[in-house]
Amino acid sequence: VTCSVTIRWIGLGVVVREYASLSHLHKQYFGFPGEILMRMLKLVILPLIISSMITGVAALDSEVSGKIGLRAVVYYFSTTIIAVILGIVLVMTIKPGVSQEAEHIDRTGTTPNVTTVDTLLDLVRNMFPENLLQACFQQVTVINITKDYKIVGSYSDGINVLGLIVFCVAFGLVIGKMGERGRILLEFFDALNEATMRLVQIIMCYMPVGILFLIAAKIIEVEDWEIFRKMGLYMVTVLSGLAIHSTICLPLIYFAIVRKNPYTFTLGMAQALVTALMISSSSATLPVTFRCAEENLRIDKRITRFVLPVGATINMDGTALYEAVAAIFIAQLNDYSLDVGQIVTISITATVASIGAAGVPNAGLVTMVIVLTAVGLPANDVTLIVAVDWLLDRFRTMINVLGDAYGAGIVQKLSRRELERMDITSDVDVTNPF
Ligand code: DAS
Repeated sequence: VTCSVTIRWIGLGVVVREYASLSHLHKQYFGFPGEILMRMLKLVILPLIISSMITGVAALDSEVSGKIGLRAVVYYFSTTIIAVILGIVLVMTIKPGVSQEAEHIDRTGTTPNVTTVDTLLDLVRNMFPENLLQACFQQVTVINITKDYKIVGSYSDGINVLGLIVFCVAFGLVIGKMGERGRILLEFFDALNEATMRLVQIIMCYMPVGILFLIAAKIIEVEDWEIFRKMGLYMVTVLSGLAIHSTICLPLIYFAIVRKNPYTFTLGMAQALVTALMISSSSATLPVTFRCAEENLRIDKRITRFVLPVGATINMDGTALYEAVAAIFIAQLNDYSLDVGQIVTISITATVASIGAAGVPNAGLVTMVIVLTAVGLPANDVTLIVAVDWLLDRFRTMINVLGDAYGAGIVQKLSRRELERMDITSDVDVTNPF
């Protein structure tokens, strides 16, 4: 099915290319419908970050008063950061977006071949260059928000994303503790989040049309077909990152804490993973995730009721890894050398963008624009990754669901005492939420 769909897309693209060349349509006119899609996605960045970050942080704040919630949040952030670092190491090693001649120059030593280890050591040494702190704590107001901001060594003509994120996290924490008045504010941001997600759904209805024209415009521009080699390498980079994270990183963390066979755990989630692969939506897979976790793996319902729904919303290891890889791939395509601060920015914004992504198809593609804007990369190059997003989305959704399930197993293990205390003190009839 995958091959036939891919062949159909390429065939369609070639037909469109022939039509364009025959009809002498100017490239930019061809790209126009695609450009509309990109601009619509950029339009929702601001409300998406503000509403998802503020409601997410404020809600977590009220939810994590219990130790169970806090353990879940620590697990979410740790595994997401591990996924992002894994993605960055892989994309800096495989270098899918670097042209072969550039690779050749690196090998002949005429240009300093910065190895991955050098980059990572640099990362640690320059963790907080002054302009990263400046970008994070620079004044963010609606008026200035569209001005040029110096973001970590590069100029973006867009939003000071890092500054906005820092503001939203602080603001969310504050209103989470404001009692009744904070609740009123939170309702406003919840409504803003709902309205924004409905807008995103409308944009996604237009997405197939925009994608077709974006790809067609890209195919028309293609001089050398090397781009397909790069695309293939990009897919290999994302898929290998997802495979390593799901078969090594997550199982290792699970075994280290729970001391049980992690692969038996994964087998118990098989039905949910296949469902996620088929429908590309963590939220829509939730009923199956609940059933696998509670019936196959016997995880306590008091754990699954919090960890799984919140995890499906904000714990997206696959999406975070994908967004970090895609951003650096686009930088490589444009021979854009990212400095250490920008790589740190990509790590932070990829993590935040995965939190802001909803558990619906192509959500990671929508929030990808946040990462690209943060480091001033041309968002139009999203075109290339759009063409294969329908396939990569399935696999990253599968890893998102697996990460949530592992989280439930780990939090249950760490919360044994709280659960035993609840059993003694309460006769709560824990019924399945579905
Ligand atoms: N499809 C999203 C999900 O349901 C993931 C993504 O778009 O990155 O988890």
